[in-house]
Amino acid sequence: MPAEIQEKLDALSVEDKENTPGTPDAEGSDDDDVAEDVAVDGGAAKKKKKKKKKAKKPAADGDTAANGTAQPVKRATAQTEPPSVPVSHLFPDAVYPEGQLEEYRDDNAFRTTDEEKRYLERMENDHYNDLRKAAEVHRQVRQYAKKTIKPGMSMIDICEMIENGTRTLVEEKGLEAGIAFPTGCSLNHVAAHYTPNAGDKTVLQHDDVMKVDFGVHVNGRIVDSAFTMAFNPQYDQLLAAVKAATNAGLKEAGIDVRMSDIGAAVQEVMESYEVEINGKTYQVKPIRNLNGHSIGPYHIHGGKTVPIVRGGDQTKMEEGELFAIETFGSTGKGYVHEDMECSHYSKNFNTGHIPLRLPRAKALLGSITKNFGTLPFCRRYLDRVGETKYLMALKNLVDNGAVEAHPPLVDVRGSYTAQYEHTFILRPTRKEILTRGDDY
Ligand code: HZE
Ligand code: MN
Ligand code: MN
Repeated sequence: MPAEIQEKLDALSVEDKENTPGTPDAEGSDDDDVAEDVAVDGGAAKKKKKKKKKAKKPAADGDTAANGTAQPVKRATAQTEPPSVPVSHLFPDAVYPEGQLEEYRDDNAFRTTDEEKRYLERMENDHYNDLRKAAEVHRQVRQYAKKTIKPGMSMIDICEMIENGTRTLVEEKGLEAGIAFPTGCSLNHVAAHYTPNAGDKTVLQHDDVMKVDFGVHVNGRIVDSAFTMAFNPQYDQLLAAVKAATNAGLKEAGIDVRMSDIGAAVQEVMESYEVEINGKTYQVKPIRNLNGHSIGPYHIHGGKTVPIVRGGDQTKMEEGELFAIETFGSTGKGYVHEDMECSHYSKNFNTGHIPLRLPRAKALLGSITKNFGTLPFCRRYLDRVGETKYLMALKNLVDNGAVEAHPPLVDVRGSYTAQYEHTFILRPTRKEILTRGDDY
C-alpha cells in the first residue's frame, strides 16, 4: 500500500477502518478465507496494528499520548444514516482506498516488483482513483441498504433509497459522476435486469430472494457490484454457493488466464453446494447463459464475456483490463430467457449516426444522449429528467437500433436465483478487487 494511503488510513477512525478493504477483520465475516488473502504489507502486521489502535483509542475525538497529553487527531467525518456525507468529505485529499490486492502467480509473479510494470501503473493512477471512489460509494451505500431493506418496503422505495444514496455520496454531476446503470432488484426466478417502472406496486416479501445490483461511475469509470438478500434462512446455502462461486472466479482471474478456466472454477464450486428449499433438495446450477464481462469507459459491457460454466472460450484476460465477475446460481433450469415488462435500456455504443424519421424519437434520443450518454438507464430515469409519454418514441429507437432494450432475464417460474458480483482491474503489477468490502 502506498505511504500516502497508509497515512490516510491511519488518520481514520476505527469504525471507518473496519469498512476499508485491505484491512481484514480478525473476527471475520463468512468470507474470511478470501478476506485474509489481502496482499498488502502482510495481514499479520496489519491486524496487530489495528488491534493496538483499537485498544489505545477507544472512541474519543482526540487521542491520548503515552505521556497523557491530549493530541489532536485528524478524524474522518462519519457517514450518516441515511447516507448524506459525500465520500470526498471523508477523504479530503481525494485519495481513495485501494481494493483487495492479490499478487499474480506463476509466469506473472515477476510483475509485483517489476520496475516497468510499476511505471505503467503510475500513469493510470487517476483512473484507478476514480474507480476507487466509485467503489467506496458502493460500499457505503450498500452498507446502509443491507441494514435498511426489510420485507414490506416497495421495490420503488428500495431503489430510490439506493439511488439517492449514490447520487449524494458520489456528488452526481451530469455525465462526470453518478449512477452507472439502473438499480437491479430482481426477485426469485428473475435473475437480472428488473427495476420497477413507475406505478409498479410490488412489495418485497419475507420469502423473496432479491438480487441488488447497482453501479457507480466517476468520469465514466464504472464499478458494477451485486449481492443477494433473503430474510428466510432456508436460502442461506443458495446465497453461500453463489458467493463462494464468485470468489472462486475472482481468485482464478488474472493476466493470461483463459476465460474457460474461470468458468470451470466457478461451476466446480457452485455445483459443490446442495440446498434444501421448501422441503426439496437441489444441486445449485450456474445460469449458463449469464456471464461476467469487461467494462470500458461509459461502457458497462466492454465486449469480452466471462463464462460461469466450463467449456469453449480460449480468449485470455489481458493487462490493464477492467472486469466484472458475476455468477448466478439457480434451483431452476440454470438458463434464462427474456420475460416481463422492460425497464432497462441503453444507447447503442457502437453505432454512429442513425437517421430517424419520427421527430419524437429524435428528440428522445437527444435527451438520452445528454442525460445518460451510453450509460444504461430505465424508464424511471426518463421520468425524472422530465420526459413524458415517451413509450412510442422509445420503441422506435429500439426498432431502429439506436437503443438496446435489456428486458428482465428469468429462469423457470418457481425457481430461485442468486447473484454475487465484483469489479476488479488487472493492474500491471497486481490484481485489485475494487468493490471488495467486509460484507462480500
Ligand atoms: C443494462 C443495465 C445494466 C450489464 C448489462 C452487465 C449488459 C449490457 C449484456 C448485458 C450487449 C445480459 C444492461 C446491462 C447492465 N449490466 N453485463 O452487467 F441496461 F442497466 C450489454 C449486454 N450485451 C451486447 N450483446 C450481448 C449482451 O448484461 C448481460 C448480463
Ligand atoms: Mn451488475
Ligand atoms: Mn455486470
